[in-house]
Amino acid sequence: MSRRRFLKNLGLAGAGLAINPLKSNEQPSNLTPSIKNNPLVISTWIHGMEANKGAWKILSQGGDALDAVQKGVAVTENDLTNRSVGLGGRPDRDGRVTLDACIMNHDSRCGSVAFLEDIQHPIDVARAVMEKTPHVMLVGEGAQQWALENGFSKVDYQVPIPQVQKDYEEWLVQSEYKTGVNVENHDTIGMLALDASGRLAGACTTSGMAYKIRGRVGDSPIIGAGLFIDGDVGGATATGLGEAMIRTAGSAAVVESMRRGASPEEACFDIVQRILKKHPGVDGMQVGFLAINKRGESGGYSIYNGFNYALRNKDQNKMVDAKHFKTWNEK
Ligand code: SD4
Repeated sequence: MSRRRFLKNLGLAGAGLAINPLKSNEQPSNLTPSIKNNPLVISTWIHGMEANKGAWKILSQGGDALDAVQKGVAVTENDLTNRSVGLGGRPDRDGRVTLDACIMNHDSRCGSVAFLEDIQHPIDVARAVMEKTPHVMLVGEGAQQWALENGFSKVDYQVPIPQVQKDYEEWLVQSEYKTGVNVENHDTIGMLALDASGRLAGACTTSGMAYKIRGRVGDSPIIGAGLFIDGDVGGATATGLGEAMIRTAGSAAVVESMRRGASPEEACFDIVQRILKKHPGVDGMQVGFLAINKRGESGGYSIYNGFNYALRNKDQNKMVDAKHFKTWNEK
């Protein structure tokens, strides 16, 4: 496909956007060790630095990408000071903390849990669902029951934790319901890794939107929305207003753009642009995507400034600011 036709398909022709020349499509092959950039791990937001550290312990010793992303995001789930991931997260409108998570490997195997309560590591349950059941997704009471029957236990501390309970009680006074993920209210972790043998994997875990309607599930546990991996191509994950990712099958769309030749950044740009066009209601809301391809190239794009991600490989361990369409004061 010519570059011009490709840009036209992406809706970029004539937009005057500075994007990198496209790389030619490679023939799909299931296991192509990347040329120079692996192992590599990237993950959303500043807490991604600690999470990447957990993943790097595995990747740097030649370990598997799937183990790396599971252990990596578990670091963030363990951090009870995080208000958007794990049991330190903010509750729904009824005062219950409900967790969503999913995991996916190089060969398109995946597992997911949603609306799960009182279990410290939803990502571990997601992996167990993938490996021990013929299904992909378990939710709510059934997910908890299955987890308890399969070696997981409920935590022995009070959830919401006291500080979060206090904030919730203050919120109850006004009970202002904002279905928002804005600058003050986001930090789901999505992680993508490429290991030394060229295998890709991803994981995503969150407590979701603060003070959501009880039962609301966002994009994070939904394969294709909050996370998607195709070992022949690459992977993508998302953070921000989950409804926008679900409506566009956002992470799957990013991977499909890369399959057609887009770089990770171009593919993220494309989906964020599509979301802006189709969902004017996302104005004032943050949406950010991260992507990686099988050559170990990575990139991200968001609606607003402020979205950043942690990147770690053998040469670098740093935060990267994603490019964005708008700045917050332009809302
Ligand atoms: C959700 N996407 O539940 C999640 C929230 C989020 O950073 O990403 N916050 O919609």
